[in-house]
Amino acid sequence: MYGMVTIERHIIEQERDQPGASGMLSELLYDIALSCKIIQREVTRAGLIELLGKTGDINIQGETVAKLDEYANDVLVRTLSQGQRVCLIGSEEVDDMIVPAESATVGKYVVAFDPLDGSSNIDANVSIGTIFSIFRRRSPLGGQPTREDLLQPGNELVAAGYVVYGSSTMLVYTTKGGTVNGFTYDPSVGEFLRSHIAIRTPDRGHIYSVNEGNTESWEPGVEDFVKRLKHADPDLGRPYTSRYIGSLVADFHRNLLYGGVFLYPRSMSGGRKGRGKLRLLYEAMPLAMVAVNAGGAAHSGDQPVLDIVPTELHQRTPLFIGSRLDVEEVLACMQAANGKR
Ligand code: AFP
Repeated sequence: MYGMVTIERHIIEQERDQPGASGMLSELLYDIALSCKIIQREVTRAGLIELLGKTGDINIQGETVAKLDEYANDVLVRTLSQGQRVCLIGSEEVDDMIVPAESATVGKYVVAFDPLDGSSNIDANVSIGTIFSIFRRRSPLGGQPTREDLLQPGNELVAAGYVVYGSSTMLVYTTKGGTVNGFTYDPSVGEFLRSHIAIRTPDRGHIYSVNEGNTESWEPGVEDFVKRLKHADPDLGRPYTSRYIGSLVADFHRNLLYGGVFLYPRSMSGGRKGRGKLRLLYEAMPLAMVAVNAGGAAHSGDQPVLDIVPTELHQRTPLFIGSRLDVEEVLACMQAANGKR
């Protein structure tokens, strides 16, 4: 049974603990929560109001845009633009950065988001989500924002989180140096109510999540790691269980609560040769902040995800994220394989 702490009250309580806070970040978080309430309403009605299917457009990632993606993107851009708190927006659905005319000179924050992650699952009613990153503006107030405001490393994030639209809708977020808290949407009162306080992820999990169809193109060491997980070892709780939805936010959320590791390695062949698939600013970085603040880890194979300084808006990265000891083990396997080459 949940206490009756709404997300709004939780945000205000957190703000009280920050002497000197202007309240703008709290208002911004609340704007994001409001946008996600609107998005979740459409997600649950999508089949009835003909929001399923494709718009026919192709987005910056070369993927066909689903109608709900476009809708979710519009809701977030509109809400954040009207709020006067954000000087710059980056969206996975939009080629270039968005400068909200209303608040470009006065907004103290920068937001990047994937409005609807896992969109290829929409038409089958599989869980999908919204993921967001919040940075403080770097350029001086009063002027126009710059690309550098958006191209900041994860260590500079002031807050990040996600909403999963699943059997229930849940918002999870964390702030710099803070705990990770979860709020379940109660449709009868129209509020996100605090349901998970100070989430900690187990040091070692028992689930692995990876698209095994790509095994032949994985970078060296990843297959060795997955083989280890399948090998019976009662002391380590092995064999692990395999779970892969194909919606990062849903796979990540389950592993965060139960313990486990999500892998999306660099591809060694095909069109993505030498690159990962997931987007740094909209997917990997915000989830890395949540994972780390919950006691887990997130790595690209080369460096901790939160240390990567983005050079492009739609930059992709390999991602190994989840329970700390599992992430450490996959990195050790990759290192050993590279040493052998
Ligand atoms: P879509 O938004 O196009 O469905 O992509 C989802 C995603 O970015 C991420 O949510 C999944 O974890 C990942 O791609 C799945 O990728 P594969 O289909 O290659 O396994």
